[in-house]
Amino acid sequence: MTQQSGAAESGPSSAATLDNLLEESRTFSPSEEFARAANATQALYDEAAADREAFWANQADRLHWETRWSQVLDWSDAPFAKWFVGGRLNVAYNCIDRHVEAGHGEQVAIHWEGEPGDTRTITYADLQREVSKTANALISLGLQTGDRVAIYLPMIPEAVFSMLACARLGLTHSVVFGGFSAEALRTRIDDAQAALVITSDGQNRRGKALGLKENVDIAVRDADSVRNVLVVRRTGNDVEWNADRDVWWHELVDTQSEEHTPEAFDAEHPLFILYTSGTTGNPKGILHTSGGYLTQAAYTHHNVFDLKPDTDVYWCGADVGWVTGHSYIVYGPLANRATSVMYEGTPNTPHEGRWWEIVQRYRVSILYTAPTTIRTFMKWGNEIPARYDLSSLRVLGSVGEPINPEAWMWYREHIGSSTTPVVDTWWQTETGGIMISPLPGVTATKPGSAMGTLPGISAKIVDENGAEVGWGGGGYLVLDQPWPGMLRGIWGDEQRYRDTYWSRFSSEAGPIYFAGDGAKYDSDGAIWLLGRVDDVMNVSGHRISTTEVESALVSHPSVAEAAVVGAADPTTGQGIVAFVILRGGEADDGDALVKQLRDHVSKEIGPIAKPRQILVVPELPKTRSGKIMRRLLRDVAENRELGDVTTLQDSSVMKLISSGLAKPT
Ligand code: 6R9
Repeated sequence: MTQQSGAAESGPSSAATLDNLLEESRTFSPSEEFARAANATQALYDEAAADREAFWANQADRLHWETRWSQVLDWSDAPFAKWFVGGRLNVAYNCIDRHVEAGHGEQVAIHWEGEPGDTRTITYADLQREVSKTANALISLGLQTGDRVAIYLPMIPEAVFSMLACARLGLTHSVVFGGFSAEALRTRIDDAQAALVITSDGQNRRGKALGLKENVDIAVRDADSVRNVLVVRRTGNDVEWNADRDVWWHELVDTQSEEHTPEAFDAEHPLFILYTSGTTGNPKGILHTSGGYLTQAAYTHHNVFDLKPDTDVYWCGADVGWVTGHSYIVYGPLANRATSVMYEGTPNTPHEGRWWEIVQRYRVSILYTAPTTIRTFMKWGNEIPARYDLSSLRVLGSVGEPINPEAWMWYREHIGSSTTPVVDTWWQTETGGIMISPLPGVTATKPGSAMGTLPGISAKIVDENGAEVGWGGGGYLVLDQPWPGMLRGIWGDEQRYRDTYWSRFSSEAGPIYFAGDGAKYDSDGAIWLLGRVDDVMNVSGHRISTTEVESALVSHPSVAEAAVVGAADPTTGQGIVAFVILRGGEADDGDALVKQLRDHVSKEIGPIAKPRQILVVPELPKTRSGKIMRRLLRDVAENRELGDVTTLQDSSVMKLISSGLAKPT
């Protein structure tokens, strides 16, 4: 496979590898028609392989630089990188103004759809006006370059306006999920010492107007850093008002001038902080800067999604509160002058076809979502998407968790009319942009594999000692070369940055970034992600990935979704405990089905992977970004009191699961 810059030599796998349990032999080559018109070509890989820095310099030319850089990369203070040294640019200008100046002011930037059915069409010229007004409002509140702004909003256009207004003024935003608690918000406000919080009176979720500002009221009580709270009216909920501190968006922003001239900032000016949970302690404030981050967001968005700005309608179903929303709802698509869809609500409000109705209405051509959402759609049944015209779709993307082959196939078949390329994209909050993914039109894909590193990116799979494993082998995923979108540190904690990411492995050639994910090469050198390293179980000395057992379970016709954890076991070290949701309409027929499922896993993977226990549950605990919180399931499996549930999308799920455990198998 020529497109894999990070691929290892073919050879025997090292001793300490993950067991290579699943075999996937289906391959989907790009159609000639797609390949002919694709943005990406094999030449991109060749160019990057020939000279990585020159390659990234070319990618940076996608942007408008007020001052050109003098050096592409300064890695002399590794692991602290500087990209495009000396370059100056304005991120918001790159996402808005330059498109208006080039005559695209009337092009739609965002087709926004609210959960109750209200809509807003925002052109690039509108965006310029709205962001300018917001920027002027932030100036009027006394904010200055370098100040931090916490954004705690639902998926409404003001969230985008706020982020871009910060970018325009050189303020550093910290977006906090609308689903997070007051306590989680407070921790993040304190850590970043935010001077302003932008929120709304409420948020629409599943047909209800839930409160939001009340969380802010609790969070900012005695928070010394916060001077003001700017409040968007969205739901009309009653809110408490502190006249010294609170300001209505429609009173302050709507009365501002529609003109604002952006100034250029250093390429390394902090653009945002985004908190992500660590295995221990407080969440980590991942810091991203401007020039390199935007370069990678724009480059990956253009090539991985094959975006054609004049004809495509692009929809990323994530929330702006996680990194996918930052890079692939806001910065990447807008830098590339995309026309996007943005949807406020949940996929089953008011009915389970809501997403497909939106695809049909706006003729969405590129869709990007998470495996958990795909599996939810599978559970609801094939007949739902079948009712809608999805023929506009031409590229489908997946992100956030390993996608099991079953879900990958379903996505392609039932959403992509068995023709669209599916791109499984691996990356992290820390990487800023996509790192491992097929390129549509170039890469032949295998269901469930993220295939290979993108041009310009270098990754390796290594064993316990940091030695690279061969094809067919598995181990830890590492990144052995710096990349433009990489995090520049953990806000306020240099040591934690070094310890968390750069201390596990090292090499003479330079520092090595440890991603925390397990991965393997198949016999062709394609990369398979196996989930977080702490999601690897050890059963009688065999290392089995939770993902592989989950994939096996989901390949059974009765199972819609599965989560697997390793629970302490006196004899085997760990025992495999599976939580499964059955497909729509299927009743739990008890022991017979559970036995069937255990045998099924045994047949698919091997007797060693046979779950010790299978529990049929109505729901699984997930974060808002769709990641299953296995930590909580482990608590259940090991009969412990539940740990922190504040980051759950719906904390009542745990009650449901615990109450259904009367009859373990
Ligand atoms: C973008 C995002 C990062 C972690 C990452 C990995 C998992 C993301 C994946 C994937 C397998 C993929 N992950 N994409 N695992 N295949 N395509 O999700 O960022 O929220 O920081 O999570 O998500 O475990 O380490 P973030």
